[in-house]
Amino acid sequence: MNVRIAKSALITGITGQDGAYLAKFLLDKNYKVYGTYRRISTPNFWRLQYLGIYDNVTLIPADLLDSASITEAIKISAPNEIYHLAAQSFVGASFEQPIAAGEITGLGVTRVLEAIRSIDPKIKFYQASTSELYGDGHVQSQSEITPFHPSSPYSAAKLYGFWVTEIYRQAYGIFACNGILFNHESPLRGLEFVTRKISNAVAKIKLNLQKELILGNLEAKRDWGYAPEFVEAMWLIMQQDTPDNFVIATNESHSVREFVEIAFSVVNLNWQNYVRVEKKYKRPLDVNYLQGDYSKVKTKLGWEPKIKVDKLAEIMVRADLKCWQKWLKGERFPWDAPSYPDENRILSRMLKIDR
Ligand code: NDP
Ligand code: GDR
Repeated sequence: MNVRIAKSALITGITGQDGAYLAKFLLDKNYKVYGTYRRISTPNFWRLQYLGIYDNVTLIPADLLDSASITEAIKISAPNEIYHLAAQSFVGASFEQPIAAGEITGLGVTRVLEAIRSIDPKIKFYQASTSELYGDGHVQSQSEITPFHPSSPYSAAKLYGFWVTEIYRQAYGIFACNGILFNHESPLRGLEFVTRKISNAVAKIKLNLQKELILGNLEAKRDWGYAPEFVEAMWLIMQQDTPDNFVIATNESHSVREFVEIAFSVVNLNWQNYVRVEKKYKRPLDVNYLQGDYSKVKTKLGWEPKIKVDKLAEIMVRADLKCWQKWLKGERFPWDAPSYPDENRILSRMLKIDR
């Protein structure tokens, strides 16, 4: 009898957007899924609950600042594959906490790779690299051969992570890959990121729960894809015979202004009646234009995105609308928005800069 042994995976950052979708994807592929989480004062498993998989994953406490906890997580789970998704991922916050960005988002990668090297160098490793590495490169579209030019403490830390992944591949023969993912969004996106900030506000404005939406740089352009599709690409990258780097994108670029317009049109409202720009939401240094080129992953792995920006904005607005409608009826369910602090109540270095 031919018994197929299921693979196992360890996901760092399983409580985040990608971690939750990837966990679901791997469970559907019959993986044994382990995930690391941080011990914080209030449990943060709402995304796993939202997707109905909380009971199907094994959780291990680990912090990227603590090498011993990472080593322990790898020993306990003994995975075939590690998807290193944990990071302080909000670019704006990396201007407020630049040292933490380096420690967590940069050095954290080496802590995981060192643990792999010493425990079992045969474990495959995926690094969550990013289109932010390119910065404002002034090229029409960015591929695996486009030079990097990071523009934030976050992307400088990710640049380090990118290269240390390359170095461990070359020096120790570890199957270490970089997925260079362009922005990908979903109803599980954190509320501080612009697409979800917009979809949540549109839903609340439609239901008379909010009056206006205050944003920063409306002209910034991003290549926005759909997170559940992007996690499939992560898995495909890890199934190759040889480790490599791949750009994952949609090959389209749209401005924040366009996203706003589409999102408001989903509920038949004119965005100009509700949106205001305030300087305080602009970053000290921003990336103004990103558009990926996913030719390599299409040719080599057969991956292509199906959801583009119009559909993405519609999915997100409809999901937030549904949640707020349930909330108005008194239903309580795993969801982040009601407990998220109003940005006006946050005083930070970022939000005080007057430029
Ligand atoms: P999220 O911000 O949603 O999730 C980040 C995860 O990292 C959370 O589980 C968070 O835990 C965890 N984390 C943060 N700090 C630490 C720490 N010190 N120790 C352990 N865990 C920590 O990000 P996404 O899911 O959107 O992104 C996943 C990865 O992909 C990130 O590395 C991000 O930088 C990268 N990326 C994302 C893109 C995107 O568009 N989404 C594009 C390109 C790259 P907690 O829940 O406790 O905060
Ligand atoms: P990004 O995502 O920085 O691209 O990083 P974000 O959604 O935060 O910003 C996108 C663009 O929108 C502009 N913007 C605003 N952004 C936020 N957050 N809030 C606002 O009010 C606002 N107004 C305008 C920003 O200036 C920016 O130009 C995301 C993260 O997931 C990273 O971890 C990941 O690496 C990259 O995507 C690819």
